[in-house]
Amino acid sequence: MRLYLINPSNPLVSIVKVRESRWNRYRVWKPLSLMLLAGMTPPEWEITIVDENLGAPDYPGMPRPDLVGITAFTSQASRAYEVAGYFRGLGVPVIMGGIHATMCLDEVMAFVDSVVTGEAEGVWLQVLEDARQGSLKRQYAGGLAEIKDVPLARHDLLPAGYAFGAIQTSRGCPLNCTFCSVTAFNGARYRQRPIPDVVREFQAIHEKRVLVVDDNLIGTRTEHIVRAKDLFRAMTEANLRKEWVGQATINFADDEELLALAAEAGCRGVFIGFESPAPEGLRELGKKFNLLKGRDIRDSVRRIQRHKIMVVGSFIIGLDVDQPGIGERIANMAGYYGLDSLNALFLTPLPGTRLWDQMKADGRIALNAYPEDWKYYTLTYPVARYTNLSLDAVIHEMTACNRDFYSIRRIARRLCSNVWKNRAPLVSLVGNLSYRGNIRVDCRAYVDFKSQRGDRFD
Ligand code: B12
Ligand code: SF4
Repeated sequence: MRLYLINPSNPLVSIVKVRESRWNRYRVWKPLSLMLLAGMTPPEWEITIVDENLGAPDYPGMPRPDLVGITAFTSQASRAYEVAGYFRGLGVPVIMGGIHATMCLDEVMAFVDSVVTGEAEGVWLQVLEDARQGSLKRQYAGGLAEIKDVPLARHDLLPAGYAFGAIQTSRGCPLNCTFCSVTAFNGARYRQRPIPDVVREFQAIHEKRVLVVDDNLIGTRTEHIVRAKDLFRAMTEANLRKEWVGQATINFADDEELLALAAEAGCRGVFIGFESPAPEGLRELGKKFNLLKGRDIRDSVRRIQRHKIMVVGSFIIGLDVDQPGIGERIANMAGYYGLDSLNALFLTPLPGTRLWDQMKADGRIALNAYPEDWKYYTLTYPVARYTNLSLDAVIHEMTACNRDFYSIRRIARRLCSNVWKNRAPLVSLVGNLSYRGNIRVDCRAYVDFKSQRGDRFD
């Protein structure tokens, strides 16, 4: 039995853009969901993982599969349906899973033979058995998996050439920010994989650098932090020799022992969602966590960086509280915090989030001709009407923010500081140049976008 597991490309974010800026090579990440499905698949299946981000596959030249599994974030949905249509045209059954299939079940059902909602660990073997017998059901409800049942992913199946390997050590987030799908999809309970499994899986990854995809690597409660420390100790003891980056909330900075253990275990960078420079913005987004204990964020960032861990911060533009000038304000705040990189994104209503419900009820979603419009749900295009910022204004704010934070002057200053503190200056430089290079690409993309979709914002 032959199984294709496919990660569809989005021409607005994938290899097309990699060609425009060579630094983007460092931004093509492995599709862990498919590697995990492969890890659960019995040996009688011959598996091929196709990551369309690596280049256009020659499907007609490939042997006919017995089953096709497609994953998709919302931004990949339109391409996912094209791929599904191609294989269904050949009479091959197609099953889709992942966040978009879960949040937009009715839509997805119209394009594929079968859908897995939620986490797939509990149902995947049944899916394969049903497919073998030619009796796939229309829907399988995976729900939340037993975290100890998460298998080791097949790190051997993708070709070399990715800058980073990928691993997951925990699932779920209790914080339920209004714009984020994680709590709705993976649940509010923070679930951690057994430490020996994580260490074994790290050992199976051949890349030197690894992305730990957890939404919050350390968790929020004391027992989560204790486990994170145990994990980092076990990683150090196993002498993994990996350098890795992960995502965490700002409480990462609150525990010196945690930071020291993370750094010793190979942590070189952390993505943190700061989201808004204004307390009222954080309240609007439900990100009250960042306001707790009267936190001094600049000091927190410094404490992390002292362990030679870089801090990449993300902010959102388009909040109800945002006024003209917000782009520059964010760039200044990110500079003041001392961030190594800044990732500014448009406020985007993703299906299944509280923000989606609110904006839909208010009739504020401008790009709603689905599935075609899903390709713009990359958070790098405005898709909604913003309270105080017109389409032109919100794009202007985004561009102003990036031009300011990634000006040569500011990059040079950050580089000097990184050299001075011996904190991975080369990595910081590559990251900053990659963002800077994309400003021009983005400006061109906005021109096309406005000519194709601008009238929807009137
Ligand atoms: C790593 C990651 C990335 C990587 C992607 C790597 C890759 N190629 O997969 C990068 C950094 C590139 C990325 C980019 C983006 N991401 Co992202 N990302 C994540 C993150 C943190 C982890 C994903 C992951 O690997 N999870 C681990 C795997 C094992 O879980 P999983 O994918 O859910 O798979 C399980 C099930 O869903 C199911 N399943 C999945 N696929 C399939 C397929 C079949 C056939 C079956 C049966 C089952 C199945 O089985 C798996 C095992 O249970 C998630 C958050 C999260 N918790 O998932 C956000 C997340 C997926 N990203 C999100 C977003 C918004 C984006 C961006 C649009 C914007 C951005 N800048 O972040 C871009 C879009 C990229 C694009 N190509 O269009 C949203 C998606 C929401 C949505 N409705 O689409 C998420 C949920 C975060 C959030 N805050 O809401 N992301
Ligand atoms: S944005 Fe981060 S903290 Fe907020 S719900 Fe999503 S994963 Fe949790």
